[in-house]
Amino acid sequence: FSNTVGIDQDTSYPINDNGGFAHKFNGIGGLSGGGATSRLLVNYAEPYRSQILDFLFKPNFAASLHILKVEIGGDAQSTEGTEATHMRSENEENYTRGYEWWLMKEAKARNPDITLIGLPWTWPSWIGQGTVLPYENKTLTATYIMKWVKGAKEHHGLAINYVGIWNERPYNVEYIKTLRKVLDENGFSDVGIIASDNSFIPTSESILHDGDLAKAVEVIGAHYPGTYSGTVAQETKKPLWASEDYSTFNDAVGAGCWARILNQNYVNGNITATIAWNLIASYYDDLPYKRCSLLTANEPWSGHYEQVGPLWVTAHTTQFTKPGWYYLKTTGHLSKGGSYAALTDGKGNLTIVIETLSHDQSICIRPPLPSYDVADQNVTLTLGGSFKGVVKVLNMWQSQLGQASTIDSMFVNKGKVTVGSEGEISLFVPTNMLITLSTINTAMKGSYPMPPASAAFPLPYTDTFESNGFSEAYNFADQSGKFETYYNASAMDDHKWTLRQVVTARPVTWCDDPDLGFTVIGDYSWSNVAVSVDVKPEDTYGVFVALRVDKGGCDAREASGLFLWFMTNRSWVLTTDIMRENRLQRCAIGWECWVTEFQEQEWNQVTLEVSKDTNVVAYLNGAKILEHTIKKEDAVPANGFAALGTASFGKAQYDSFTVKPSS
Ligand code: 147
Repeated sequence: FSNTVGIDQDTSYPINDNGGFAHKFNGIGGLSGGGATSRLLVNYAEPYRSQILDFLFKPNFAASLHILKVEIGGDAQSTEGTEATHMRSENEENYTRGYEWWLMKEAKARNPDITLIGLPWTWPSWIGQGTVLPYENKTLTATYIMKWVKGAKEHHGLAINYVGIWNERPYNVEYIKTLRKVLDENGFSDVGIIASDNSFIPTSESILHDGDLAKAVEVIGAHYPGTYSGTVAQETKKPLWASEDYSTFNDAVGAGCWARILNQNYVNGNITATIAWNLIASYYDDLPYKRCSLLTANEPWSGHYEQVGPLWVTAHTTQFTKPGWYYLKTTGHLSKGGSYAALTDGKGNLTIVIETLSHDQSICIRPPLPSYDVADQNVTLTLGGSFKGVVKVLNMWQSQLGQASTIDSMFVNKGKVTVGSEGEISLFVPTNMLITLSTINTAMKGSYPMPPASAAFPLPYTDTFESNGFSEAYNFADQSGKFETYYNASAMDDHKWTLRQVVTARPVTWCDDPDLGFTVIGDYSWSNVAVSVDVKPEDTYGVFVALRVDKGGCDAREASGLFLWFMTNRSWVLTTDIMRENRLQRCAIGWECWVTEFQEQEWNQVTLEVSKDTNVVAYLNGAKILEHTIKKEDAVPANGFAALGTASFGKAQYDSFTVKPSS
């Protein structure tokens, strides 16, 4: 504690509980979903998978999150991919799909007090009742959400704390009231409603003008509020949450963004909970919003994962507080820039978090950050009220953020600070510093031995789709529709376990999903590879195999690559786009090019290979069906993912998938 400067203070700041507390603190969290952000995490081998989960959820270890928010899947695209619904029709329920149940159980096992939240981005087709909105039949939709809550309880022993409305899409006041009623009628009156996961206005106005709505909504959740909530939201007296925030690449600036907003969301906006999009970068780097996460773990094949700054920034608040603590009224800005927040459990514990993040080292993805200045400064805190004379020492933890930051320079225990006889604590606080002072003695900078080194996606790669304990196959990242491992009980051949696209009608979407099934896998740098797969269309218009696929996420409709399609009318076509508009070659039954038949309802073996950068060749059931030399004007991407898909919504199966370097 050598940085103390006893004289020449810049300013002093009172820290006390005189006149009571301010707002209840509701916690810091991470968001799995919105969507498919945790996709690759489940594939990690032990001990790495458990280590990663410890870094996120284990109390007194690292991020030690207070809140886990997950997507309620709707079988449609929600940013990094699609997540499975629990009801594919009004009469179908399944609580074993996807990985969010598993993730919530892993989080609960580590922290039984963690707050659980569910929010839909997309909805299965039947929820739309012929429309593109979920509000046509409000009881139907509310029952669908209630069943997710009930399924969590009955099938997984998970008590969901909150559900939301529809991510960043219009809310419907009658629907919110119906949801409240349906939850209450089914024994879930303790499940709170967060509305409306978009902006504070107009949700807050609706609540102020409608007493029944005010009763139905427990929390107002807004996204990317830029640390301000406004007077209308505060007039509602509701807890105000940044129910989605951050979304910034997890380098030093991302860590700075997270440090600044965690403090200033409260200091400027009286926002009492902040949830990071997203929890963990377990999606391929070449999908949108690369590594906007609290931890990076997107190489299950190697076991490699990376601690990042935002993980340790989180610890500065989470390890020294709990939901249910209170913010003191004495929080604010430092005279030379930065902010301080102070919290208490009301039982004598005190936590003070100070940040001095500079503008350029704390820019978030959104909203724009107005310019401001920060300088090195001396800070004197003066403990008063019930803390005076009682709190005599505080533990000090510090993170050097900004350009000079390293993982080693973060969350460093600086020992104990002695409080002066007048309650004073004096510190020199340089720019881009994050400091916690707390009576809490349990904090730890948790660690594990270095994980394995980073490695490229392994080749050759094969999957015959035997169950891996989850509904989805290893490493496939669905971008439209839903691909699940499937057991053909009656199959007499070696196609008992297969991969099956199961979405049969266009969902109520959040993005502009293409009207077909589409899943990507592998290494975006692949140029010269061969993919082979057995395919069997069921009630779909056709199937495709693709290489060099350049896009996923909400841009999936714009994906280019080399797409080889087999239609159930026994035509095939090679296109450079997923919309099947740019055709390189095609053939139909009876044409001269036609050499072998594609068997609908039966298994067909397809191979598509690119070699020497431009040579394309394809085989159907062992017979060569096409050769093509890629020309510049074909505008085929130079590299990209491998992919499988269907030509329309509808079922199709795949088996014996192999990718290898081309010969
Ligand atoms: C959010 C979504 O809710 C997340 O699923 C994820 O897509 C995240 C990525 O940053 O973004 O949606 C937003 C998209 C755009 C804006 C705000 C939120 N925007 O442009 O203000």
